[in-house]
Amino acid sequence: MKITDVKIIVCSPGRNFVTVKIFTDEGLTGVGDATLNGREKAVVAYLQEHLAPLLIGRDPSRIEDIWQYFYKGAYWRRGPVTMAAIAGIDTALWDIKAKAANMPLYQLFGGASREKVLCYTHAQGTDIAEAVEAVGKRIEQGYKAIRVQVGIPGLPDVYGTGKKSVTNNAADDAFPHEEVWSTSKYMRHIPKLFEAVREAYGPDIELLHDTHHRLTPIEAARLGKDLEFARLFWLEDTVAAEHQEGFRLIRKHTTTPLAVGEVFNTIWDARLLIEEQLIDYIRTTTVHAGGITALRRIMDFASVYNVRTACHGAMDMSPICLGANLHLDLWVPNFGIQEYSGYLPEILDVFPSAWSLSDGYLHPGEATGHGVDIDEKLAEKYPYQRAYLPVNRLEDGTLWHW
Ligand code: GCO
Ligand code: MG
Repeated sequence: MKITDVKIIVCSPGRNFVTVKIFTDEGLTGVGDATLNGREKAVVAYLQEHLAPLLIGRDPSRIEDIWQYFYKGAYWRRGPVTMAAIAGIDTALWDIKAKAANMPLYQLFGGASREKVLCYTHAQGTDIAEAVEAVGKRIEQGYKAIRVQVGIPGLPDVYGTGKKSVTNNAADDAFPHEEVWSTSKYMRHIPKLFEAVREAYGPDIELLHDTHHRLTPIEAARLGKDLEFARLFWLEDTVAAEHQEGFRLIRKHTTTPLAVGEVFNTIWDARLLIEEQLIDYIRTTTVHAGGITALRRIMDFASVYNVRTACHGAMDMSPICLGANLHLDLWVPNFGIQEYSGYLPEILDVFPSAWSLSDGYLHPGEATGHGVDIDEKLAEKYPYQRAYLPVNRLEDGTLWHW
């Protein structure tokens, strides 16, 4: 089999997506997600100018060699743009390989280790009452695990807590939205949120919380301790994780489980965290960690150290990325949980998917390949729109982590 063409499809059915579609001389095609929220066009250029031309004429079954060729061959390794571009190609190639084998992708990894994939979804409110009500709705919908976020008194808006968070990259103007942050206001308020949620719904429902990299290690240690009563499933992205050693301090002080890694793009970003068991869940996902080939390696490495998997699955990971993740989730022995924030209906129309959700669990389905496609005609109706994630500033104007 030979690769005959590579298309890079950009569409915006409510938010921007970059999709790689690979064509072969035997008529089989495969698709992969290459979306990098807020920097989409950089990945498009990387793919179009540098990678796609080098694929023509290659044997699509040589996935490992193609991955190494683009990773090692470039000399310039790692980085979100490079790794999202490689991921788009790698995912499309695995799709082709599984279609050629006439099997759902998880069979190629070694088959299913479980019947279904536990997921967590999001509930948020501008205040505690609203957030508690939102959790109740998610429980009614059958979810077993829920990430809860809330607005903070004294801060006008906080990412992931209001209506904006449904399509959180849809900027109304040409500039990113600017939010205001105060760690002390936040730290005082969050324990009250989880007191209220536990009081309303009891101990059984799994609860998660995302701090979005905004704390220092000692602040994270304090928050972890303050939340121990709530027995969270995890506390996510407490600190900016470039300084991996910072987690040693957090770990010394709290038994609240820790999750990190949605912005990591290689195994190297998580090596120390995993080796020293400074985290409980690794959040790397197919599209941002270099595709299935690379994510599988991270998952296996994590299994040696009792770290469980928890692929990032917000709405800016296209349904193709979710589909690919779900095949890994169904197989991976050290599976933890899969994030699922749901999709706008128009996104699901553009990406017909074999995966399904039932009673708080996902399943990748039994279609051959990874089971997700793109309707190119429909995608054309939703042209790219420049959009940014917000930025975050302290009350005095200092630009802050988020
Ligand atoms: C999550 C994330 C998202 C990200 C978004 C960035 O845990 O789901 O933190 O909300 O911010 O995916 O593009
Ligand atoms: Mg997160």
